[in-house]
Amino acid sequence: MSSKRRAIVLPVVLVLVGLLALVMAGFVFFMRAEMSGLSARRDIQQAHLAAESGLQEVLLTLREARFDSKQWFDVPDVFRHGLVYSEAFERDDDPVREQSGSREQYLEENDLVPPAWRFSVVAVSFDDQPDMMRYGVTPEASRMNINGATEEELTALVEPILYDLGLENAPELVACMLDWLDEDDEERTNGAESTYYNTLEPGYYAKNGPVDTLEELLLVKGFSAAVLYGEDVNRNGILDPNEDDADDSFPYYDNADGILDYGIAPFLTVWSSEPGAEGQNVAGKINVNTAPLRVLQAIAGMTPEGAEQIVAMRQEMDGEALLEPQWVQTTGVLDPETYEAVKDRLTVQALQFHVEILGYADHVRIARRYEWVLEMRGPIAQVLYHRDLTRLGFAWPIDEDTFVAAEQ
Ligand SMILES: [Ca+2]
Ligand SMILES: [Ca+2]
Ligand SMILES: [Ca+2]
Ligand SMILES: [Ca+2]
Repeated sequence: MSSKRRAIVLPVVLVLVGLLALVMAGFVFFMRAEMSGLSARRDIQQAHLAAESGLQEVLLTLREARFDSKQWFDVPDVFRHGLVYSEAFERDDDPVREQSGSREQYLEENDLVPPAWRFSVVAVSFDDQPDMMRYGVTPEASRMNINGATEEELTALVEPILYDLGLENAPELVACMLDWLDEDDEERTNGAESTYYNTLEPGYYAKNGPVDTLEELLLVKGFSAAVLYGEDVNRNGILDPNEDDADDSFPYYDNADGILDYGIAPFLTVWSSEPGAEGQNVAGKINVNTAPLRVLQAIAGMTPEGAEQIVAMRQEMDGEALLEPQWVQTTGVLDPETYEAVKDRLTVQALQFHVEILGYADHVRIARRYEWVLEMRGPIAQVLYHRDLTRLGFAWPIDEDTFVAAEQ
């Protein structure tokens, strides 16, 4: 080989080696991305399964003690940081439970925490201190059934909520909602029926009957996400900083008054029903042991003081004593006339449950958030509704006992 040709071969080989190295680097980069994508997908799936495990824990509890609200309404011992699986410890020696129940502290004190998957069953705590939460499930009968309540009850519940949100047209919004629900096509004052909805692009008809979901109300004239969810856009019952800074950040309509103003959705349901005397289902009785104050106060014939005393008294009583709705009379919180007026609207039964569960881990920052509506038919649970809420954010301050957004 002449020295001239050799001089050409070397650079060619070098260029080839360089190109090969580039291809290899590209391949390695691609494989790494693929692997981390895979492990992220695996983690997401694990978080999902952790939440599903939480659902099984809920079902177990409901099968055993469906009517005893003390077993499932607010039970942090069972429903907070529930351990699904860890390579390093069992449920009985879970360091988070052993060390004063603070997961935050446990994570801070240990640089390398072993893989551990957990769930929390979370719920809004309406009548507690502001910005508190609950670990448990909620009977749908805690809420007012929009398809089962009277127009007077719906007005008594919804109008004050809308005024609190600063909506001056609250009566008009209520009129439109009632027109949407009532059978006829006659507009009440400031209401809206199909003649109005037909003029929209695209046009549609008023429902003129029971709604299937609360979100359906977004079709009602004047209704928006603000009406349904109020300032609580991440739906955790807690005033988050962005929910109290007016138009600095989404939501842009909050009034920055330091108080969480709810929308109407947390107080309404389409799911509650129980078997009546004649065998057919009765929609919309209200669970006197779990309904928030606002809902109790809206029951036709209820007095404001009576509702307040029910809320105060039921916290003092044990689960056994709450199993008959007559307790509101026998303990004297309602006088006989008030009791007579409201007794047909009250129940202690709980058949449909709203369940919200977070699935997450100690060792990776991945979490999923889901909601279910379950109906318990004896020991059998039927899922009526299921939704992935992960896009609303993790939201719940599960690593703190209390959470005061104003101090953030
Ligand atoms: Ca109508
Ligand atoms: Ca919130
Ligand atoms: Ca805001
Ligand atoms: Ca507010």
